[in-house]
Amino acid sequence: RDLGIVAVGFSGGQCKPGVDAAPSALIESGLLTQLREELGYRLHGDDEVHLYTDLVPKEDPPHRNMKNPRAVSNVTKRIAEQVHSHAKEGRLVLTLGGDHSIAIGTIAGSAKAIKERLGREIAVIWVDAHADINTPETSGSGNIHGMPVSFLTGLASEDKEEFFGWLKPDHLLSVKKLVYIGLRDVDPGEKRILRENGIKAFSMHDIDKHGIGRVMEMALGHIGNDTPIHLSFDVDALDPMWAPSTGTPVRGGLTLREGDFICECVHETGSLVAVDLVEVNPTLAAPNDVGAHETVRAGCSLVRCALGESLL
Ligand code: DIR
Ligand code: MN
Ligand code: MN
Ligand code: MN
Repeated sequence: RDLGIVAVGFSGGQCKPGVDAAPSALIESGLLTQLREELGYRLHGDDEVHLYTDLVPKEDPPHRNMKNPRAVSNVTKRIAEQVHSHAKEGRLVLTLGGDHSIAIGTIAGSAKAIKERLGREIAVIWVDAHADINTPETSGSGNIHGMPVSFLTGLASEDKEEFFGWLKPDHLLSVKKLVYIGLRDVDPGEKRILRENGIKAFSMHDIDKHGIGRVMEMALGHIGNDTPIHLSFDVDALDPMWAPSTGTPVRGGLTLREGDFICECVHETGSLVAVDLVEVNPTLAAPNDVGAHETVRAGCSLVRCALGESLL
């Protein structure tokens, strides 16, 4: 099977440097070689990690409370084009981030390609400690990595090209086709948005209550059979015990096996069209670099599971 690779060293959706170093760290630890040699994928594109420095303006003052709005808009627009060009060829697309703002690009790109190629709407499984559905107005931080879902669902929008105005109806996702797994740190404004829009969300409480097996049955049941699935996996969904090197760790998260299991279940559907792995930050490893190594290792494991490693 053909796999498009997009390696995105971009950190402008939040304030901590270092998440831009993740794609190189994941690749240096052997991820792409494993996908090629052990899982048998034919890889396309990108041995190079894109830093998109040419798309980051010198002056980028806040707009509607968003930090680095032009940079994030420019970079995600380019990512959408890259993902779209792979997906329109029928390739599965793997994007290695970068902070979670890049999902504005990856999901826009796959939504458009799948609409054009199959005439179908995609579903998104968003695995994260956070809901990332703040609008610029509800956000307390102004960090765009806390807002991608609001732009992708049209709950937030802008006409101006330089502030995500390039997002057109074909790029968008229906709130009915969105499912969250792993939530445990959701802002009050986000809770209201989830409630008012009837968005399906499985929190850590739901996982404790039903078990991850039942939660995956319910999550996939909500999406329905045979719907193309984009999996967007924020490594902070995992408990910091497994993935400490990330910008906003929250205790009480998924075990590595629960994370891998989610990815395996999505793979088993046969409907996976794209995977994002985001928010690995190998530079946040104090007091030693064991944490960084472990986080990179966990990230690689999640990706391999999503791509079928566990099949016997
Ligand atoms: C918070 C944190 N909800 C915000 N979001 C994070 O800044 O909007 N997302 N950390 O990954
Ligand atoms: Mn390239
Ligand atoms: Mn996230
Ligand atoms: Mn998160």
